[in-house]
Amino acid sequence: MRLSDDQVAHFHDKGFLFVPGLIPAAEIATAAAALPRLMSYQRREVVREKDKTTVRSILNSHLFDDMMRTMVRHPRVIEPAEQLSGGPVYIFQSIVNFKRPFTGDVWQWHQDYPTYRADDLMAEPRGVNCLVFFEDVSEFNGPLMIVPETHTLVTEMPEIDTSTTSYPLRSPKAEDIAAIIKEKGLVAPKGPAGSVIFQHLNALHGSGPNLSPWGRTMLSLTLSAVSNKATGTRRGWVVCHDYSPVVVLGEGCLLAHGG
Ligand SMILES: O=C(O)CCC(=O)C(=O)O
Repeated sequence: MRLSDDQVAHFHDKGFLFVPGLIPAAEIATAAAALPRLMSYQRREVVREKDKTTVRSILNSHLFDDMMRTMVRHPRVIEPAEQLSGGPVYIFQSIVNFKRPFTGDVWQWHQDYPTYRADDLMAEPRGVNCLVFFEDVSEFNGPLMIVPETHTLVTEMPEIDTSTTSYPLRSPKAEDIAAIIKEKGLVAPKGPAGSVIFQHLNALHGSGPNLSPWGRTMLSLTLSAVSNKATGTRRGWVVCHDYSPVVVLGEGCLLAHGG
């Protein structure tokens, strides 16, 4: 599936592109039926919220779950990502972020690339983070917020914050990003399950808590151009070290996966 020239230009100008309803409803519903199974895994890849019970995230489940193995090769995700990255891509990391009803916690403001550069030795921010909505996203359930035009922003390397949430993250100090947010504003793409945000690896983003009774499960699939290797040594269950190009599956590929 190819993006239009206008869509590609929007990504390069703004640092993100939102495509509502990109994956057909029947397909994403089939995939979402597997979410209870994903949450039931008892593995080190499962990150829980600070309450130590609620599932917050699952790292790289495409390596051990059949539905996810298909999801990360979906043509409506990979082909646009290849177009935006200028060629074939490899899977650097996948994280399913559940943001469960009432208990889903925040993601502090951050850019992904400073971590990839410092901790993973990724040469350049040449890739795309694909955020696939498994559930409808509204203003109520903690939508992802993006600061437009921050994909070229270079901030001081933030320290790792291990206290705000259960997931350690390099997050710039609020005073360092206040001016840029006031200047550029914020967007919070909302839409039905199956919608996809293509986000530049350096775009500043974050999300609030989920105080609603509706889950907000979203896949964060980080793809990098194959020529842009990340040769660091973060453990294999946190980031992947297989630089082979993603083999794209056919249209409707998710329909084969029941819950
Ligand atoms: O799920 C979210 O709200 C944030 C995810 C995120 O920040 C990321 O994948 O880098």
